[in-house]
Amino acid sequence: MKRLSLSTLSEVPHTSRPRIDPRGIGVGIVHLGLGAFHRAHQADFTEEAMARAGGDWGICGVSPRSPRVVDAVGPQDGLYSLLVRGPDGSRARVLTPLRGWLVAPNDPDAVVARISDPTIRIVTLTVSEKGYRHDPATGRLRRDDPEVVADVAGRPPRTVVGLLVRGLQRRMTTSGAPIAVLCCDNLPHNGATLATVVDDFVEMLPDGDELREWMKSSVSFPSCMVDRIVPATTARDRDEVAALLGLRDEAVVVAEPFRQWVIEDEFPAGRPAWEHAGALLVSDVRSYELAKLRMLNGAHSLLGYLGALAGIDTIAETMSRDHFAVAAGNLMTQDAAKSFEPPPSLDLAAYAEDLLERFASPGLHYRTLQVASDGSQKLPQRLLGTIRDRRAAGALPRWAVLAVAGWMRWVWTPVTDVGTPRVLDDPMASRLEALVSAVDDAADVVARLLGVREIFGDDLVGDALLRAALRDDLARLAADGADAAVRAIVAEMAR
Ligand code: CS2
Repeated sequence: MKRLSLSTLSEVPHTSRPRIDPRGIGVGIVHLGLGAFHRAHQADFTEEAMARAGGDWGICGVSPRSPRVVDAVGPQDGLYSLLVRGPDGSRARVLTPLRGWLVAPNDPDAVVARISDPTIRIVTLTVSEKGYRHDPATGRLRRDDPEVVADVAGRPPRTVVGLLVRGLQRRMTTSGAPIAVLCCDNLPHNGATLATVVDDFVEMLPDGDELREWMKSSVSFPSCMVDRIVPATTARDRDEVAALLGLRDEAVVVAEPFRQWVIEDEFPAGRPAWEHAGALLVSDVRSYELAKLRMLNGAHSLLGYLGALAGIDTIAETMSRDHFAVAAGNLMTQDAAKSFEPPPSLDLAAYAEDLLERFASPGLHYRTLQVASDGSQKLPQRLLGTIRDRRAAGALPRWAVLAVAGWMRWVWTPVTDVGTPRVLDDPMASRLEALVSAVDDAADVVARLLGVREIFGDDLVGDALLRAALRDDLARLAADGADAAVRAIVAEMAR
């Protein structure tokens, strides 16, 4: 079978054709982190914005580490299909906005040069929580991280923040043209968090003062809330696209139909007309972000850990057992929704209902292990903010506690409840494992893990009521397994 590329594009069936002709689109965006999420989310919005309102907003995608995606899209002239799996079946469409690609470790200077090029007006990022090398509890750059230290010392940059700062530095000394840097990761106040991490890096540079001054006037860091469930692509997805297109596509991405993007409108050098693609441009994204991180991602993490412990492969299968779905719904409505002021006109009960429906969608094979990865980087914004705010209001957020206990059990146990090895995929894995592997008492595990300041800060370990609640849940998860424990907890709480 022939492969998707510019030369075979005319063979793509009409219903799967791109919205725009990729030939002749100029590049206006550098994107750091060319994973599936970016290609299914910001790239989709950007293509639609260009189709409706024009503009040279092609994307130069940068892989910060692995050449895998570039190896797949390069031979396809940047084209790839988005396979949307909804309740009424699947639909594939070829997307075109990717007009350049780089693998950072192969040529860091090319990335720096691209960021400094004045035709680039926006840098976007999806490098996952851990990609910022920050301390999740404080949001500050880990200044003692050896990779950060080496980048600051002046080698060709290898960290994401290093690439970005060196690109901005060169931009300042060449054109000095203003630019927006848009973080699209699930971090709290993601724009402000990235600005802080960048500032911390610049402060470490011996000659950073001028750059800091220039950044104040010429670089914006808007925050945004991104949402689309994008499971990792499988061989089955690629086969399905081949059947729909009549062409092989090695760079397929899969997503649910739903997509949402709420963006703070601070783009000193212009931006695509994303509003024409349904994005919401606002002056302050904070309440949207809290709703999304604490409700969607918080409940996702609850399902990820408890489902993975129970030996369940996907979020949708976990949702098919009622007690897990009830626990996820309760986390959203009884804990998270009470912990923040909702965005104007967002009905949080309806939002929670919609989220449960999206999680349960049987076509989406979102693996529990994918959500259960990198807990040390995800817990603070997904669950600990809810816990802090509810504790400050004198309440004990029962379901957020259960979710954190689920994470603790995942860290503690060497095997799942069905006897398979549990995989701790986390940048802090060895430290966390060393803390609890030889411990056999739940209270001790809770105390040790709550004492990890980078995740839990300094305050939570001293909360006796919280500790007791975590200990009870952790002991139950250990004794009965996640499935029976959650079933019993849901039944008790319904009484
Ligand atoms: C998920 C998110 O993998 C995870 O941790 O919770 O990637 C989630 O699917 C997205 O944030 C949805 O927008």
